[in-house]
Amino acid sequence: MSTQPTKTLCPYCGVGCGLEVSPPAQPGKATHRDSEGKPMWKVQGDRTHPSSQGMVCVKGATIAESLDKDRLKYPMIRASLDEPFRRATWEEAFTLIVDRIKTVQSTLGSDGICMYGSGQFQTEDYYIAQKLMKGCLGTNNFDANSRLCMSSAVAGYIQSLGSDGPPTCYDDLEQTDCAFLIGTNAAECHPIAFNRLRKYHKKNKNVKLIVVDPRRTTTAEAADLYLGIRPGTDIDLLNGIAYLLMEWGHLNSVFIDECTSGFPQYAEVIRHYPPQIVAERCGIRIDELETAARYWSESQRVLSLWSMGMNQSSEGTAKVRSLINLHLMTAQIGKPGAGPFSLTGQPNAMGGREAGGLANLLPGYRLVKNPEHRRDIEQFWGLPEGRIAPEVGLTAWDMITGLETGIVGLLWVAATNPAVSMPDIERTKAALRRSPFTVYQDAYYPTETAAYAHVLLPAAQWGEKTGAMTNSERVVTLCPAFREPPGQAKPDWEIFAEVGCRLGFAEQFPFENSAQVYAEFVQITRDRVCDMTGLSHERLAEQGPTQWPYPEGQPIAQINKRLYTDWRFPTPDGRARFGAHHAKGLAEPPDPNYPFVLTTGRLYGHWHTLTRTGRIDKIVKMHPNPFIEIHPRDAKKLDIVEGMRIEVRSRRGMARFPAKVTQAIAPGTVFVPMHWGELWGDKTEANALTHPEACPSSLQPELKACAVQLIPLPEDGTLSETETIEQSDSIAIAFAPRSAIATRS
Ligand SMILES: Nc1nc2c(c(=O)[nH]1)N[C@H]1C(S)=C(S)[C@@H](COP(=O)(O)OP(=O)(O)OC[C@H]3O[C@@H](n4cnc5c(=O)[nH]c(N)nc54)[C@H](O)[C@@H]3O)O[C@H]1N2
Ligand SMILES: Nc1nc2c(c(=O)[nH]1)N[C@H]1C(S)=C(S)[C@@H](COP(=O)(O)OP(=O)(O)OC[C@H]3O[C@@H](n4cnc5c(=O)[nH]c(N)nc54)[C@H](O)[C@@H]3O)O[C@H]1N2
Ligand code: SF4
Ligand SMILES: [Mo]
Repeated sequence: MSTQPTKTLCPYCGVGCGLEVSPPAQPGKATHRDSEGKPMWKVQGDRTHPSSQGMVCVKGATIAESLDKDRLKYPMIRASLDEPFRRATWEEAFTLIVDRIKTVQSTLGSDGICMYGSGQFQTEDYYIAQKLMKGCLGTNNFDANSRLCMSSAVAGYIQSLGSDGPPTCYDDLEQTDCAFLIGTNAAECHPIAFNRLRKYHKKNKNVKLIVVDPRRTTTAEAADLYLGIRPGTDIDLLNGIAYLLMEWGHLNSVFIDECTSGFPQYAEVIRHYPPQIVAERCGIRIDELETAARYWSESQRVLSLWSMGMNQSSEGTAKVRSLINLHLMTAQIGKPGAGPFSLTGQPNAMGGREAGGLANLLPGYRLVKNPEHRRDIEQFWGLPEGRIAPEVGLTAWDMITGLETGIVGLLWVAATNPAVSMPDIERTKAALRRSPFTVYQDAYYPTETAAYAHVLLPAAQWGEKTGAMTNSERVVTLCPAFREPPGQAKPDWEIFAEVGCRLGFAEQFPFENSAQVYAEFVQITRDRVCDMTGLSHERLAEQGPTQWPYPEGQPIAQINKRLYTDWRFPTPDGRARFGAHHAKGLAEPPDPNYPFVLTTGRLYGHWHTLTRTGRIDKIVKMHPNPFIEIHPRDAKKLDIVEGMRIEVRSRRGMARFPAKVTQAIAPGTVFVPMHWGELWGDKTEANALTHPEACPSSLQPELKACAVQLIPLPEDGTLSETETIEQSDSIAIAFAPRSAIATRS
């Protein structure tokens, strides 16, 4: 399609690096080819992109190699999951879906219909999905994989600061005196943002870098102070730092008095976190804790960065709020080099939040529970008052349990692979098998979730549709189509809009292209924290990536890169709120039978469920297989040596991995990567082991910790059930029960 280089955004992580993509053949140049010799698009960093300044990591650099492999090209249909798919026309697929929606509406009501989407949608896809589900159908049952990812950050920001939205920007990485990284392996998962920090840190010897993670990750290697805390003890640590700041008098009382509320209740909580108790619970030394607090107290500007080690927790929102508390007590917010900064996982999870893409949200950073917000949106969409349901819709995990109980009659999954990425995967799969009707809209085939679909819809992916994406620092980049979608694949928003029209809502979906969709969407952000009424596809094409807030008429030179620089917050009284939270610990702590804590996460080269990176030679060579990390001390106790196959069991399931014996993991904790689903390995699913217990506030599941036992396998085969051993015989529990350590008031 395009014969010129196209400036766009990397479709992987939330760093949001700018890419320049050139066609395989260009006049006067040799044709660019992949490892098999096939012509391939050429990708390089875009030097003009403000967020990445020309840098890319291995994922961005190799993206083109996945574009033509194993693509889903045509709609496919089958009457039941036991039958093979047959190719169908779009007409047939649309007719079937619309009929089923009407049937479910007449039997279960609109709330029997669910859509599960993704931070890999473009903003236009997200927006049209909200209009269809929450507006036209009147059900809030739209949730996204961001429920498993950013929802604790969203809830934390809203509760503490009055609105969602990271208040910081990447320039802060190069202006801070102290970077506090907690629950984030940014070196592997947000490599280009981390590179900016690492370079600056190397050059400026007085700048401090603290990393808090039960694994000594590549990120931790760069730290001045590494705190290898026990999984789930973040709130203890954060409150312990607060205790010391209080004791040393390092508070900003003017800021606390004039710009915040709730400090007395918070002060009452933190007095229960003296250093000896905290150090013991976290499994660190008192002097390490004191050093962390000292770095906080001595630095003019403290920037904290976090991701899944905080969010994916049964107290995720409380963790986020406890971190924000430290910023509030020291006034480390709304100024260069300071503030709480959630590193967003997916390329457009931020755009999804702007468009209201979670079961509790409405477009423009609005809330389902707020009657005024519902009215705003109903009016804007030209729908009768009361159409938007007042209750929060089903979240990702509610959809799974809804299939179990029969309240879900139709599940529509798009741009996510829940048969790998959901917790408790055997239970998830059993629920998916019971689904009366599942539509699965993806770019690739096969993926694990396709096995549970009645209808497959081929989606145009990155580079094949034009739309906007917002990265972690609120920079919006236009991602233009530069090639034709394969076969009959269509952009997600077009599919949703077509179904809407066929259901009788043609008036709500008059769009001829995605620029028109975006033009409507930005209007709904007027006067909100995420005001981007000044943006349009044309404007983004002209002036390049642009950060919000960007109200209409905003001169680009006067963009304020940070939120809350006037220390006024979007709460009713204009004050930020302290959250007073005691640590609760893990939902499933280890016990004599399941004495290890399993944590899960990512590797530098791979992306999630391998649909793209599993098909890229260079990356497969980099990370050929999954493994389990175990500390030498634990390995010794269980007679485990490097490379030995280990069966890992939790209360829910089992998986097998070769052992990687390493000091990089805390004793008592083991780690497996999340990437390998059923199609890519035999019994290598991390989520066979995990549980769905979630944070009561954000409803984000605790994918970062569950209790497991480890059984070294005989070389020739597998264990029989009877060989299960009483783990308590062979290994002491590394975690003392909480009550043994201290009593709570
Ligand atoms: N290479 C690569 N990069 C990616 C992705 C990918 O698939 N591959 N995915 C993107 C997405 S969607 C996301 S959400 C991000 C995730 O980015 P990260 O959150 O950085 O990645 P994870 O490996 O999931 O987890 C981060 C760390 O949390 C630690 N952790 C576990 N439990 C605890 C705890 O109780 N407390 C603390 N403090 N830490 C804990 C783990 O040891 C791990 O090192 O990455 C994005 N970038
Ligand atoms: N144990 C464990 N589990 C986890 C996590 C963990 O740390 N540990 N992390 C959780 C987190 S943070 C996340 S974000 C999830 C990620 O989990 P998933 O969302 O399930 O992972 P992906 O492999 O990114 O799936 C995206 C799918 O969208 C398809 N796709 C790509 N572009 C498009 C498009 O434009 N349109 C459509 N329709 N499809 C497209 C891809 O082919 C792929 O199948 O996993 C969660 N699960
Ligand atoms: S850091 Fe993230 S956005 Fe940048 S190139 Fe790598 S995967 Fe893409
Ligand atoms: Mo994520």
